Amino acid sequence: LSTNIPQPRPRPLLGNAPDIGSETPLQNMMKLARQLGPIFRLSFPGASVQVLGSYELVADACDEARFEKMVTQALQNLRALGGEGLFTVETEDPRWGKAHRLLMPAFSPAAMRNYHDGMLDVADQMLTRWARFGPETDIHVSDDMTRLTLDTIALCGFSFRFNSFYQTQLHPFVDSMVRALEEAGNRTRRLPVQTQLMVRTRRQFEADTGYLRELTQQLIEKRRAIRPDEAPRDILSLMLEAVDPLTGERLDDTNIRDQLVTFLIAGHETTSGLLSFAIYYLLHNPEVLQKALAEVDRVFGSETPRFEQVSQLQYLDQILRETLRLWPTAPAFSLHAKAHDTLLGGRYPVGPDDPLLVLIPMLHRDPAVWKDPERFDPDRFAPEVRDSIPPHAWKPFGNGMRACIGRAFALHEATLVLGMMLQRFHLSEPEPYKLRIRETLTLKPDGLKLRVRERKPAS
Ligand code: MNH
Repeated sequence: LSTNIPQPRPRPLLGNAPDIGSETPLQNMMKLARQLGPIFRLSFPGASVQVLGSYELVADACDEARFEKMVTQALQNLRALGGEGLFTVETEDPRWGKAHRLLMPAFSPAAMRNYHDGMLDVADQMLTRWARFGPETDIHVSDDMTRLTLDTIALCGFSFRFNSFYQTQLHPFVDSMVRALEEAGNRTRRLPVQTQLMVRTRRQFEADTGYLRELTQQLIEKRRAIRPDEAPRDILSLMLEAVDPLTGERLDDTNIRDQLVTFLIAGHETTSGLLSFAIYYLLHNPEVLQKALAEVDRVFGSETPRFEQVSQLQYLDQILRETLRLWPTAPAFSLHAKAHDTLLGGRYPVGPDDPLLVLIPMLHRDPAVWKDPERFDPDRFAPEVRDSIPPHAWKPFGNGMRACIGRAFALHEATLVLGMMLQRFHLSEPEPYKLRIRETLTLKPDGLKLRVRERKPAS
């Protein structure tokens, strides 16, 4: 291992764990990157990682001929929920290739036509509720966005209604998922023997993960009992019917169940965070908000948005991309070298067992690529200039073949919802808000509140 890589001084037994903490590890790593530079090392009991935070280094590590996704301990801990789903299996595992090939058509931009009405249905529930609340009620942005994205993926994915906007108590499935996700995360900061000793926590985790599997398993069995021509056109139907073009095989029920849980986990917090940050930036950039309103009035008018209209919201798309530049809600991914290799043409030797962590928010602030990087400016992604952004400079959806399969889904949903929100309401803040970021597996603006007043869109 090369010794010229900076590292904060490790403590006995704990290594750099105290430098990262448990509340805001990502933001602490960003601070370290600012102090130590674009590459630094962190060591923990039983693991060491090299953190990459510049365009030059990340672009090199994104070369798929030499580097690939690493299924780290953190991802392995998620297998208790996501099992053998796409997110947590190794690229070499035949189950990855098979599910990837079989599922790609269900997530293509054209396939979004099938999900548009479901997305519209849930968005309308949320916005109708907002209208009934009236202009003097505080809306807790992240809470509502989480209800929205969870209900949307469940409805479009397997025609299940959580009906989160009709209850104060969230569905027990949500509690189990949130608790299990938190525990999976905590386990990466513990030694296995510590977890062994936490009997109650362990029992709760088993109960929660068991319940997630059971409920999804039941959904599959119920669907199998319906005649195919009477089944809804959702992702579940597709998984039950489709065959892998390469092997001619289908997915088995265990695999389908794990994919469903994976979509719920991967598909809701990330999109909800994106929408929440986008609202924050709209509230804090009045000119951007004005331009967005003008576009929404021009494209949607006062009609119910149609599928084709969503891709015409060009400026809203730029707003979402710029939001993901500053706060990519899944803020890091891991890579490793396929064989002994180096980064930057010999400068930093790396072996196949060395995890490389791509710190996306720092990549997205590299002054070598982004002028005035802290400034929110959707014009960076204007069609005339977008092509001059170098490859691998913007990676909120990860890299290469292991990049996010849900990208088109997330962007169609987020564009539609933001568009409908602007179509129906004037947005304002109940009180001045300073951005504070809460970290779970993903990032969210903490405590952001919103007020809405109905408007008549120009038709
Ligand atoms: Mn998503 C992989 C970010 C929305 C399903 N997603 C990834 C990765 C990133 C990511 C980064 C790569 C992780 C890694 O390299 O280890 N995802 C996002 C963001 C959003 C998002 C920022 C929203 C904004 N993702 C969604 C949605 C779904 C989804 C919506 C499903 C409906 N994501 C996945 C799956 C994978 C993934 C599945 C794993 C893909 C694979 O490895 O084949």
